[in-house]
Amino acid sequence: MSKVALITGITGQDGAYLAEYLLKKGYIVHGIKRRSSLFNTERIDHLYQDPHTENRNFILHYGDLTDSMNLTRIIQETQPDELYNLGAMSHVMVSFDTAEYVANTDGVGTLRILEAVKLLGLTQKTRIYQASTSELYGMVQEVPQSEKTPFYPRSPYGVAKLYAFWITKNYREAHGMHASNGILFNHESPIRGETFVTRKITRAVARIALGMQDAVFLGNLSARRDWGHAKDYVRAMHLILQQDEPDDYVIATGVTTEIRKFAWKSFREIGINVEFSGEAEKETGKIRDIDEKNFIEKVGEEFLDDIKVRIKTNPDVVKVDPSYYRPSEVDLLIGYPTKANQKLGWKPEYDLTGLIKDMVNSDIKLMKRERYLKDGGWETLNYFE
Ligand code: NAP
Ligand code: G4F
Repeated sequence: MSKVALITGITGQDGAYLAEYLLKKGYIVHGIKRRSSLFNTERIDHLYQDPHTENRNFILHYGDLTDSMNLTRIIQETQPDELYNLGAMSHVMVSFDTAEYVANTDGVGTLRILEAVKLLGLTQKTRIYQASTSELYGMVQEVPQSEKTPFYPRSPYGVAKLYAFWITKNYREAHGMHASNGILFNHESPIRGETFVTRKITRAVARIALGMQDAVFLGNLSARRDWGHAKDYVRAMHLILQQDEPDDYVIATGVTTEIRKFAWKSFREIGINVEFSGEAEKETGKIRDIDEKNFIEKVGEEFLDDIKVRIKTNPDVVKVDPSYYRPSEVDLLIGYPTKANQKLGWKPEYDLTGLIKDMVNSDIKLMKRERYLKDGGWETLNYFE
């Protein structure tokens, strides 16, 4: 018989990849989505099945992590074997402005899920994955960070997730639940939200190459992150719930990179060489030269002349805007994923170069579509199909 999974945050980056992964494995997948005034299901539209489909294996439910009764009812109706709690307000900077909401959703929301499973008598049936985060390490107490490194969160998001981490561990110890934390370091993809720094950069690289934008404004260019591909990380989530015993695992690549270097590599992917100079707010990234063959191959010959003119007049493509600086920053994250490597047999398939290639190339396609739709109307759409 097919296993049943319930995913909160199904409309997000990880929810979409995880749903696709579990469906391929033969699961029946239920997802909780929030009601929104516009469609918010773009990442999972390719999985949608209308309610009249026979033997439907992908089913969406309206819900919210702030609504206990709604969560309890959905868990009762779906009786999941595996519950992945991925729903959260996941933007660190935004959490400084919405701290109470984040405590409620990301922190107490996790408690609501655990308590519902306990109340419904599902503690022996339902295994729970909690989307924990490297933001718990914040002002890092050790380099690299492992499951044994003490936590020191630096944002309302990090603090809310700290509560979620400990309440998950507590329900495991107090009530014998199969509840595990995946302490995931940053993971990105072509469907990453546009305001996280990686996607903001790869999207801007595409728009600058296509003449749709002059420059990208960023905050702290010196912060370092351990970036992996979301496709690799959802495999780890699944593996964590397949273990006989619940536990907590660091999921990371073990490599850390500055934001500045991520930007440099992203431009480089399409043949644009950028050089950084200046300090703090005065720092800029300027186009130094272009590898024309690479640019033509990745972007298209028709866009080359424009960018060549630009280099002569205004070569600044990266600028600093201090309004993106965080009230308290996490300067360095680098994970030590040996436990996951050894116990789960998990290894990432993508390295940073592969991740950037995937993101930049996808954004070039998307932005071309946007540009042509804006300029030329519907008939040009075929050009991309
Ligand atoms: P994401 O793209 O921002 O997706 C978050 C999901 O949560 C969306 O589906 C969102 O719905 C939903 N959500 C937000 N508020 C909710 C609420 N009140 N009730 C129910 N659902 C709500 O995040 P992600 O990158 O996929 O990350 C998935 C999880 O892993 C999150 O918990 C995040 O904090 C955690 N995490 C992420 C990373 C990373 O690098 N990506 C690393 C460590 C941990 P809408 O679509 O309606 O907004
Ligand atoms: O891309 P970010 O916004 O991701 P951040 O803050 O590391 O959080 C992400 O990863 C966490 C795991 O460690 C998740 F738990 C969390 O949900 C989220 O997915 O920022 C990365 C770094 C920061 O140091 C930030 O200060 O990039 C720096 N940065 C520089 N300029 C910027 C910008 N960040 C954003 N979002 N936008 C900028 O313009």
